[in-house]
Amino acid sequence: MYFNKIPPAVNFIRQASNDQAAQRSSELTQLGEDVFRYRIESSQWEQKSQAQLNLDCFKDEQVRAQLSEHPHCGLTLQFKGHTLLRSFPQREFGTLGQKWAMSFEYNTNMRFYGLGEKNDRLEKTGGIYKFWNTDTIGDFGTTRVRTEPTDPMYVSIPYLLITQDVGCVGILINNPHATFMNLAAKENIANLLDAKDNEQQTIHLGAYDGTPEIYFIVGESPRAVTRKLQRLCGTTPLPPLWSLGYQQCRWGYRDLDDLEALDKKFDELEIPCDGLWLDIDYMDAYKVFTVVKDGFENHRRRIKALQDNGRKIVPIIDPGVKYSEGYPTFDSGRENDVFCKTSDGHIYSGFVWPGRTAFPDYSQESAREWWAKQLEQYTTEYAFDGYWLDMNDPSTGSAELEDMCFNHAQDSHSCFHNQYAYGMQQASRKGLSAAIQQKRPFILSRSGFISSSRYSAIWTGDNWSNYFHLKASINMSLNLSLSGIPFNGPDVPGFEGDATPQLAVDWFKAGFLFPFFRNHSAANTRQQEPWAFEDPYRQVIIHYIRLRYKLLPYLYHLFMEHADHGDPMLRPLFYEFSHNEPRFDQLEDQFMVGPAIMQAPFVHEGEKTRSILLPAGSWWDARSGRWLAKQSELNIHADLESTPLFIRDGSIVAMLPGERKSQQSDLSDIECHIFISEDYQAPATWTYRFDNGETVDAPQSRLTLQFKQEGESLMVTCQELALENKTLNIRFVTHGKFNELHLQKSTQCTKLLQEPYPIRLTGSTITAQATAPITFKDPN
Ligand code: NBV
Repeated sequence: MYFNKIPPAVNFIRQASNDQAAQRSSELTQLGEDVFRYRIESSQWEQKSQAQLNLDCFKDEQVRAQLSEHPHCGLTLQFKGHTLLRSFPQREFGTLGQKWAMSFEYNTNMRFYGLGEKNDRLEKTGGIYKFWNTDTIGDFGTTRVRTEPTDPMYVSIPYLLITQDVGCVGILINNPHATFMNLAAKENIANLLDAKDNEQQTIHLGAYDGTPEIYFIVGESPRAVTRKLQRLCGTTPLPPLWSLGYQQCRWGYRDLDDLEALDKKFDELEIPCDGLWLDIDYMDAYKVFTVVKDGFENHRRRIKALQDNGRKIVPIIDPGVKYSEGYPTFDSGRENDVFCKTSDGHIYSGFVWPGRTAFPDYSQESAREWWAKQLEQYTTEYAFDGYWLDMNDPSTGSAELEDMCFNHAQDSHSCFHNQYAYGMQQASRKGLSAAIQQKRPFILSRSGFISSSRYSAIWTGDNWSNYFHLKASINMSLNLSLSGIPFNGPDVPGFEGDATPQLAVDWFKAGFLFPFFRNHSAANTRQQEPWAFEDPYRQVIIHYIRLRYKLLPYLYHLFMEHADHGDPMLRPLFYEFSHNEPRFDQLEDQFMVGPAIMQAPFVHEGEKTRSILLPAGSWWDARSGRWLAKQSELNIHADLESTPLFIRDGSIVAMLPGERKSQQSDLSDIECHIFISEDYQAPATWTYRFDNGETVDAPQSRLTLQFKQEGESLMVTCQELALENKTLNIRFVTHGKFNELHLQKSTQCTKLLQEPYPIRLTGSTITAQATAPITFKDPN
């Protein structure tokens, strides 16, 4: 497989999608709500995608878009009287052997986003991309990975979001084979030399094999399209609260002694930390579902003690099973015939950590069942809390991938390659769920495919402790978020290489509110735990970890909202504000965390000042604790303690009380921070939902308040209260000009005394006005 090359449009021979002689027929289905499926059936191709798409979740009504097919298979997509997309003449649909491709006209008003996990720019015009799950260091080598974007990456989501003034469209290719996209790049060397060339730029996309099955998702805005994409592919189920906390990992933590030492240190320094992670050395000779003999004595008692102190234990799991007779997992796998085969029908061998290795064939239901059972038994024995799935691209060391076949050697490697991790995620989640029963499962995976986020969070793989990767991590996480993989995040502050204290601080500041927040580092790099950095850097890092915990109710709420509506937690500015405002198109160092918080971290080495674009409206500056004067741009000086963080006018943000020094978090005891400026007109409504953060189907409690300004006072009306036999303690904190806050509970009106309240939301301590805690109780 060539990586940086894709088949150019000119080599495809134009075909009619409906051709009786060639036994080809196209099918255009309107799924409802401006979502369409276009498929070309032919005996030439097989559809083997296992992605779970909800085809009947859309309603027939609310149709404003039209997708029509012309005789030569050309497609035209109309939306509210405008053409959003049109096939490129003579290149509507073509084949090249087993490959197929379609081309669409490009116009300069178009902007391109999505594409899942890509570590280059935020906006992709002019790029050529391939989707083929890849172990980047293994295939590109460390020199390239350290400093350059590499394509393809671990996760394949062949999904393109095109925004234009007149509307937006998402194009999803549901195909497990390698797929590709050319987004208005010139196909030849002119691209590099800028030579004159009459080759017109197009949007050219296709696959190396497999049935053409493409979804077109139309909407007014990136939000409208993303929500529908999530409905189609499935949202991320509400994860356990602990998985949103800080996670401490390192290649080198090998046994319970290591974890106990970490546990002690986090307590001693009063740093909240939910997850303690184990890398490959915890296994006996790297054999999956084993542990090192000398590292887990009295494991039941000791793991329970860690868990009683609020820690969760997450070991790494690789798919490769050591090829060794007498090793029960291998013997059982062979007996149950679950391993991938070569085309001759022998067990395929690769060479990874344990040496010669067999690979479970997750394309088969029976192999997934087998894997789930192994993982369930293992979990029952060791009481691990979650799993970290690595090397599932799959990575096979020196062995060629194409010799690894699926489905008892009946399916070629490429037939399932991009879904290998997906099958592993499904099976692992099933096994874990069976073992932990009512608790919510948490799985983290390196590779993935369309729909993966139903089963697993994604971390963005082996990055480097440098500013290139710090910047790339923002673009990657934003585009993953637009592509149906919202629960994601990078290794902070970089996996390979040695983080300088300044880089570590910059990365913690930029990444502390990412959906997934894990400190991980490679063997033979410097230690990277917060205390490995000297003061004052250490204190700053600790502060941002504590601040994440303070904001946990807000973050958790975003996950709840995502599960219901599909909005990702991390959003480019154009998601929240207009996608027609060109200044946000390529903004790579500012992003929104939910609707209320805007971050603009310093992500360039040595940067002393930076400018920040302010969307219209008033913004509360967390550094100064003041409302900014209305302006469209702002210049800010860097300092060690703080980071540019702004709250949008009209926002109500739930936080945990005080400074968070431990991971013990109670979502029924919160602060309600009210950010309403003098200019804010509309009454703000706020709904706070919470549950026990732990069990599947936990009952949700709910409170809805309305805030209305009356002169110098803020009137608070309780509109809804359903507390599922719980109480809710809230201390109201105002960040505006109000002198009084009145809580109106039906007829009764309480005037609340105010007390000054110190908070630190970035580096500096500021004083806000607060009420004493108020207890809400269900009237019944
Ligand atoms: O298990 C070791 C590493 C792991 O720490 C890392 O996070 C993975 O992405 N793993 C890759 C295998 C070796 C990488 C060189």
